Amino acid sequence: MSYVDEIYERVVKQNPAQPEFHQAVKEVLDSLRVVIEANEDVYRREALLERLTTPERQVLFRVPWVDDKGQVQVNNAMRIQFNSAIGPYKGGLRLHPSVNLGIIKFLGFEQIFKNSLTGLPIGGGKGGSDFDPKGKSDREVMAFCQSFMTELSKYVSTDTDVPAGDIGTGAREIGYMYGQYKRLTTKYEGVLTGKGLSYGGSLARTEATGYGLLYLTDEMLKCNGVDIKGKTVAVSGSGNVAIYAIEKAQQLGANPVTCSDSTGWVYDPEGIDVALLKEVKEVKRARLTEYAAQRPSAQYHDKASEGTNQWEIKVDIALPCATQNELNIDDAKKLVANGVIAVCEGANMPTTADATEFFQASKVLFVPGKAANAGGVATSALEMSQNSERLSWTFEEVDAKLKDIMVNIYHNIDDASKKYGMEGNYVAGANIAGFLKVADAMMAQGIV
Ligand code: NDP
Ligand code: 2IT
Repeated sequence: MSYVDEIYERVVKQNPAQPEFHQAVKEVLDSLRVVIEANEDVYRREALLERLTTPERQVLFRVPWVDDKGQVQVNNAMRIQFNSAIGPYKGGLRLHPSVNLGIIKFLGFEQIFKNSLTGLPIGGGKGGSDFDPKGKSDREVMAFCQSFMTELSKYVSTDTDVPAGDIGTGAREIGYMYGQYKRLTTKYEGVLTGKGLSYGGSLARTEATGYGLLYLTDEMLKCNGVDIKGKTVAVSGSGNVAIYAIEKAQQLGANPVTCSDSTGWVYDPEGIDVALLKEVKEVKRARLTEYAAQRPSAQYHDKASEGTNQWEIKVDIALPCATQNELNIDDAKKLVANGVIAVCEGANMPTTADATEFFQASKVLFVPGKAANAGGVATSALEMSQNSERLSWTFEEVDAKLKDIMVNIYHNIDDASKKYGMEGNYVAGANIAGFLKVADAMMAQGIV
């Protein structure tokens, strides 16, 4: 059996009931075959793939906190410190009731290659909890975040592990966590990114993932002879990534016509009103029904009663920006039948494996999340740099660096796909380019 197949079997056996982790490992290993086979003897002797697919450290802990009724609540939490070959662990914290070990391990594993692709010195990690911030008072969210950080603070620091936001973790949660870290350690240091601008955050970090997604999409389309101007775009999600993807798409002259949340989706043929969307989601923390109520051109669709989603709308570009496996083979068939040109992932692994293959077989330009959404973590690394030198850069400076990074990522994955004989396969290009740097650093550092 090939080394790649052996390792995949080993991962499935050693990590039972973690389907998302298996899926992420399979996608990466499958596209690394040509590289692994060329170096199989050395990699096998060094157990490189065994080490790459096994987290360096996994911290599992409970988070007790008191709700507004005086009842003690207990959540499960974790931080997976996956790989520090090229820098301190870096990656977000997800707060969502669906969080479990397999999901955080898939996210941590993806983060290794994504962070490598940014070209910046950051290793891969991810964390989170099954705590649901939705419907909680600010005091309850603070109580959770303080208790969470009381335990997490033992395992993180500016040079060890630097967490950030992800689903359910935005500026409010990062603020509460940062305050507690400072109180516990007496250190005013950049241990978290995505901080508020008044206490060490970077300009453009809020916008970075969505803007970065569009910078890469624009560059990829240009290099394939397509102008983004005038193209219609379907976006899913209505959180941090989706909002700023929609904003930048409009700035580039495209027309984003959909967004969604966990209960429904909106079709707004005149184009999403970003100011209204920000008001509904960032300020009021309300549902998309509120957006539709205030926007005459918008049609609201309830997911549960209709069984529909935004992928049935005829568009040129699809940008899934909500969560994993939200775009399946039936959705992919609809998008292709409607003539989609490009699919670029704003979320982490939003496209199922069979849908990804279908897009590639249908000659749709497909860029995986580890390349397309790397602008968020890249700008987090720029926030770390600013914190280290105790300076803040202007919005324009950070945005220009972000754009450069995204353009470079596109060319790196495109070059890698060509070099290994898989031109246009950006999944293989991203996995190979991300892997080579990490593998090289792991080999150089010996058996650790
Ligand atoms: P937010 O919490 O800001 O927004 C998430 C959005 O996705 C919301 O609209 C939410 O709807 C929807 N959503 C979340 N979970 C589900 C679900 N299980 N089913 C249906 N809808 C869901 O998160 P972000 O925008 O930060 O993250 C979105 C994606 O982008 C994630 O995959 C994340 O890992 C990835 N990402 C984020 C980065 C960042 O910098 N924030 C960087 C790179 C990737 P509702 O509010 O109803 O739950
Ligand atoms: O998935 C991701 O890359 C993020 N949630 C951002 C991580 C970070 O450290 O900014």
